[in-house]
Amino acid sequence: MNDVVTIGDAMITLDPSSTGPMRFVSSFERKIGGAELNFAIGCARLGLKTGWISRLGNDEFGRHIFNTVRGEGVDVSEVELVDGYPTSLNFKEIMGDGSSRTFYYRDRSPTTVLTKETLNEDFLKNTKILHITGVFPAVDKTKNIELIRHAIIEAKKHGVMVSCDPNIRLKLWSEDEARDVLRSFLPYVDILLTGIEEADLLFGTSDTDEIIEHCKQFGITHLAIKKGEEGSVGYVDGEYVEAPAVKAKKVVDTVGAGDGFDAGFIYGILQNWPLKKALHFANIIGSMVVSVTGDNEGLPYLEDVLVQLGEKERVER
Ligand code: KDG
Repeated sequence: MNDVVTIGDAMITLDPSSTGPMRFVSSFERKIGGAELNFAIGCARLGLKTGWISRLGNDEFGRHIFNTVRGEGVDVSEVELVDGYPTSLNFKEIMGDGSSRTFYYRDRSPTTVLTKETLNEDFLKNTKILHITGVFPAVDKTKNIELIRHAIIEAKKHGVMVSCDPNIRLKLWSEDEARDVLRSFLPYVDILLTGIEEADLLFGTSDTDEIIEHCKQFGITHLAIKKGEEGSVGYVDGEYVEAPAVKAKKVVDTVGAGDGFDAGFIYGILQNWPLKKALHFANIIGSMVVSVTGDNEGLPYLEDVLVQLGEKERVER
């Protein structure tokens, strides 16, 4: 049985070798990325039994992603390499302050061949948590939305908790599309892990009390709101907690920080930690991700976080 399973698209990420506008960048480093994939790697590094449902192109890039994810210890038994759909690409532009823009080449993502008929129901049922994000449904606004809707309904039927990070990518769909689709998922969601701007888009307010009220109406039992430099707040079982941000040593690349936060928070929930501890742990992971270039290279192993928490000593040399 897995602890957590996620369904998502992955891409070869081309990281610029210099900062500044992409039109002036002449070389890129080949890495990998994708919100759900980053989350899966983050969970696996923390020691959670993690499964990833996906499709990759039957090409060199697809093989590279598959082998890397398998090497991270993620269960890839529901990942297939398919003919006729090239593995997607994502070129990144990174500015001097660590902020970034992405340029997708993912119109014919191999994941568009995933259908509810190809979904292995046993894999879906045999997990404690199913994690979804707003990226995968936006990649194919008919098939993928239908697939996720089916998956979350099935998960709930079998007592699997559903967690959701809206991860709204306006390069993939409009605000209205994102709001309509994601709100239609919310009645099946138990754990909502959202950025404050995304909560505003979903609920029409950035007031924490009002967001909590909206979540209660949808039956969401666990809420974490990511507020960047202001840290995060959480609401679980009537308890409201604020957790200050953990300052990163140096911010070099902010992409993937939210996925790292999600992995940390889910880890905390699965350990039955108090909310404050889960939020702090998740904040630490977010801060570790932004200090390393790449969408998932900065995701820590459990031991790395324990060192940051002062719960474990590390002998440097
Ligand atoms: O959350 C980070 C991801 O979004 C990144 O790794 C790739 O832009 C990306 C996407 O759409 O998944």
